[in-house]
Amino acid sequence: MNTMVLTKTADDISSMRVRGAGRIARTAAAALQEYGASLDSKTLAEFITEMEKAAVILRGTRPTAVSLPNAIRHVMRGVQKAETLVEAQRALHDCATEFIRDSHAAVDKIADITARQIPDDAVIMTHCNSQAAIAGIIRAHEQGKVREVYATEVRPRNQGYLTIQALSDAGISVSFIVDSAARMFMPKVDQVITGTDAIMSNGAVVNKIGTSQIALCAHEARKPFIVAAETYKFAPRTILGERIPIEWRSAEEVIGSERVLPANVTVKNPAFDVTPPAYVDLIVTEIGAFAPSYAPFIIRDHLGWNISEFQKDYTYSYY
Ligand code: RI2
Repeated sequence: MNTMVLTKTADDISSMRVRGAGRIARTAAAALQEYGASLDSKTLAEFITEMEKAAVILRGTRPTAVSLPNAIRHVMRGVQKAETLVEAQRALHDCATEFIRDSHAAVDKIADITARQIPDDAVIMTHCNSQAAIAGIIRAHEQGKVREVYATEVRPRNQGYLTIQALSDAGISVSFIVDSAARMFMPKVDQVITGTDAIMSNGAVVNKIGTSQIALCAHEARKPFIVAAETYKFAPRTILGERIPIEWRSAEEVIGSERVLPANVTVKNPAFDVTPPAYVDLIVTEIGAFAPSYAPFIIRDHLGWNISEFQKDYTYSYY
């Protein structure tokens, strides 16, 4: 039994050494696959019990990225339906392989569809470091359609440095700005394109803190706000009214470990915020581009969440 893969993966995700909703999901799927292959379970019940414990450990690492529980559910669904130990072991391996393969393919398809939304000679703003959003911008650049990208710094973890490196490596002209300068430069921008950590059934978008302010500025300036989102980022249980937990992270991320704050000063460090659907113009997925109002139909018709799904009881939380 290789519990090391579980503890290392859990630590990598919770510490953000592995970050980005898509990467988190693929990493968790691979860890479950590797852990399952290391188990020397003698019975099906024993195997399922160990795998569900592993799922709970990984699920608790980043509470907001819905891609994580959705990936775990995708990997585990075959295990729970298996009738023999060998069938469960094979289902785990195959479902994990399928999720990782389909996740990479989804980002590539989203790049194509996002690039189609980008006009010639476009100036784009993006926030945080989203593989899906950056893939679309780079795909449009390869088609000669991108003049410049405004990329934000993304306090406090500064994921913006990852974004400017990726865009620069692709040969794109980048203007690097602090988060609070977004409204000042919005008039120069044609579109805003971001990624997401979760999409609620009403089309609200959960993404890196600061996204909702940028969406508000885009709305004020009448600039399209586009979200690049693999369908495994839609949150089925928000149909039941469940809320997406917003992860709050440490004060040290904001002020460092040396600074001592004056008395009565508390650091508040939410890692995500929620952009209402009214400020989202388009959600680009691997199955097409939709208005936010279409979110419940993607959950029902593409992810297969009908009433009977919600009535099933799973031993680990998922959306
Ligand atoms: P992809 C990231 O969260 C950002 O919020 C980013 O927009 C989102 O995940 C989606 O990223 P964090 O892990 O899946 O940096 O598109 O906290 O790469």
